[in-house]
Amino acid sequence: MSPRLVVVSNRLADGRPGAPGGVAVALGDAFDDSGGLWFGWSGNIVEGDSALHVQQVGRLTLATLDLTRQDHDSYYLGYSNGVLWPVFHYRLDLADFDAGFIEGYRRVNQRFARQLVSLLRPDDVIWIHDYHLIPLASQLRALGCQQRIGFFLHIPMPPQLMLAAIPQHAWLMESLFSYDLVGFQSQADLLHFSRYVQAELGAVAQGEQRYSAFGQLLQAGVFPVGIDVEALTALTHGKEARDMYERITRAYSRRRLLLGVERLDYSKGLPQRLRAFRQLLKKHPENRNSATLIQVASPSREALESYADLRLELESLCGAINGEDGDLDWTPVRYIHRHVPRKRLPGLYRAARVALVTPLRDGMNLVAKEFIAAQNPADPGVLVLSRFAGAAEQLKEALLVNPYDTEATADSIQQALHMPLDERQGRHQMLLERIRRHDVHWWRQSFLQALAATQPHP
Ligand code: ADQ
Repeated sequence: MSPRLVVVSNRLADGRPGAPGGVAVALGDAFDDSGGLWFGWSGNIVEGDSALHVQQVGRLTLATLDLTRQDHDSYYLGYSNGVLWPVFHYRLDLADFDAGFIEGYRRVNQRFARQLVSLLRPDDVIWIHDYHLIPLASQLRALGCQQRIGFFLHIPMPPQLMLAAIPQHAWLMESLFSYDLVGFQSQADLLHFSRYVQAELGAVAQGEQRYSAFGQLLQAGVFPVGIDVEALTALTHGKEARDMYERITRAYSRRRLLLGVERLDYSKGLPQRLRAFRQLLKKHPENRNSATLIQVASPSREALESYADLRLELESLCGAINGEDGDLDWTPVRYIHRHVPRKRLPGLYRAARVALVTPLRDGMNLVAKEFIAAQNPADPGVLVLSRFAGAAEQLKEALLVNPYDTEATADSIQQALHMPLDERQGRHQMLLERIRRHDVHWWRQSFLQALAATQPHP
């Protein structure tokens, strides 16, 4: 019998309203056909400590913990999303290095470790996800765990000197050596990691993506996360998505639709995108009264000031574009600050002529892949993709742009809007092949195979 898979992530996909991040979507998809244990935060904030909640969903056991307000504020908002998220997305200017947060981050990781240990079996394989839980393996090892433990970083790995700005960077990165395997989204991330551990931690490269330091041997690798293409295609043909498609194509029958979908996050390049769209209208006025940008941005981490500021900036930019460029019968930007139900989303993707996926930095970006999967191959839309998304290493047939270059991005949007059918079909076919070959099941299997091939932890 193969070992039981134990997945640990900050959040679990639990069907609750609100925006699930990409990690929950990817893991939910990866778990579909296999049992195991999924452990993480329940999403609840409580007064005082709470017990572990365990429930069975088919072959999958879900085990969740609540967080106290204090833990939530320091571990989740403070350190994970106020320090690690901005620095890992190259935004040192937005990082709040308040020393108090690190204690909460350590404490919650310790608490996760203590609770998890009581659920583990000796032959489990443990797969820990993302920046919230970097030190979890070192806490588990301290409690005597000898199981194989892998870690996957869903967000980018920043360059050495940027990472070194985090006061606790050495502690954080040293703790990665408690894992047997560390996986990244892209070659660029692996390169940054490799430089960092050698230059800052004195690690020694031991052949193919293997590093030794602190008496440990760590295997690293690149495993670009994929989507469940079959499941998304099925959703696209489902009733909710078809209804959405019909509603949108009817409402915008005289327009060419551009679409942006994400969490409202400064890494996603939303103001830059709106400026590029505005430049398109200025430089290529034939798109006036025709091109309409639907921008869906779901609420995210609103307790953080940087997110609240972004929301205001975006609302003001949309207002300015609609007020100055719009007409009585044409609203250039439809901005919706909401989450679109997952079953309807593919209908929206399919109705769009162009998707604008233009983050300033992104680990992978699943929206780019979902858009491709939802297209009609006979009349597909065009993907405009930031070269700074991890997905750009794979999705070469998209129109790759530098989102900081407003002028060039506007030109690429123009090219996308007016691309002939045969070119659209050719590009889409290649892109679809790529996301099929490296789908979420491939991602899971290749990571777990690489983890199984590592030497057992001493
Ligand atoms: P995220 O930054 O959350 O994920 P992304 O990869 O784009 O971003 O995934 C977002 C997911 O949430 C997609 O499945 C999308 O459909 C859904 N979603 C986003 N906004 C939505 C909205 N307004 N309405 C409905 N659904 C919405 C992190 C990293 C990424 C990495 C993933 C997975 O930041 O780089 O790709 O993890 O590894």
